[in-house]
Amino acid sequence: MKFLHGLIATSLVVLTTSAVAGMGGPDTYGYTWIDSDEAGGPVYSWVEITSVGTPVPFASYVDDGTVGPIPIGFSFPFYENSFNELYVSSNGWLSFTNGSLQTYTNQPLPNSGASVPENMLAPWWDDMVYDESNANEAFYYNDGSRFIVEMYVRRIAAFTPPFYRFEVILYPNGDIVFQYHTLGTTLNSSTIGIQNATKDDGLTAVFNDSYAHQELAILFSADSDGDGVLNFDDVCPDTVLPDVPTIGLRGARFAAMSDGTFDSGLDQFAGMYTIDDTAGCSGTQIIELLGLGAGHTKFGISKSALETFIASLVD
Ligand SMILES: [Ca+2]
Ligand SMILES: [Ca+2]
Ligand SMILES: [Ca+2]
Ligand SMILES: [Ca+2]
Repeated sequence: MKFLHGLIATSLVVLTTSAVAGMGGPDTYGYTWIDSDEAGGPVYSWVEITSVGTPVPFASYVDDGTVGPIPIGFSFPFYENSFNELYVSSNGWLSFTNGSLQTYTNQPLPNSGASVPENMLAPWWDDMVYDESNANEAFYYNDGSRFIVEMYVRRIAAFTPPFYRFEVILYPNGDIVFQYHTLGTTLNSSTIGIQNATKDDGLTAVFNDSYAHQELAILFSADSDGDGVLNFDDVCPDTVLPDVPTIGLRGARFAAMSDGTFDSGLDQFAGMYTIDDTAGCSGTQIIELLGLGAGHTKFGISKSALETFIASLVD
């Protein structure tokens, strides 16, 4: 956490939840979710790993069972922590830490119930069954840029296809994508959501309601303002890019561009700093935070003010 957190902690991001349930949040930490039916949502793009993935080590028939740990292949940031491995339940959920619970009774999230796992991802939490006699399968794979778990399972006491083929994709920046390739006929009995380590923060995209459909993607992201800096590291919420100096960018002055780099009126300074260096703060926000004079707004934040701000950030 950077020192300025306390200063701006009161200006929380507030997004309106759509009447159409295709997006939601933020939760307390700052995760939001949005699906592929919404403008600005993720694009559904199924990643098939059945030919390249490693089998999730389920026995040939598992009604309520959890296996792991399975290596992610990188350090995945999730709420306040980071994880290198996870567990997979036959009941359509994953946990970064819990390999002992087997819970099939889906709940809305967050949920502090003793039977509900912490550090949970629930792509399709319901009473599912992994049954190889019904051609069920599950794989995991790190393709070098992301980690994927694919599951093909059936519901309890439902032996006739279509079954449920879905996947979880984890990105090193903390983004989580759930994708739905094939769904069975029961659509209103599952939970889709996430929850944190202390089971008091999380998101429910749907609980026991008809919502998901085939070829749907859902993105859970903790970069609520979309400036490329994860909330965990972002001192400034609600960043709007680009900065627009009201008169024009002068030499030895900076303005943040749409791609998160700071441009300058002098070529030799352009690209010298990025919004990562400013912990997710635009020039406009730094000017406001530091109470700088109007010249910065007119001509871009000065090089010395920008560098003073960066130097004041402590990890
Ligand atoms: Ca089950
Ligand atoms: Ca259920
Ligand atoms: Ca951000
Ligand atoms: Ca920001």
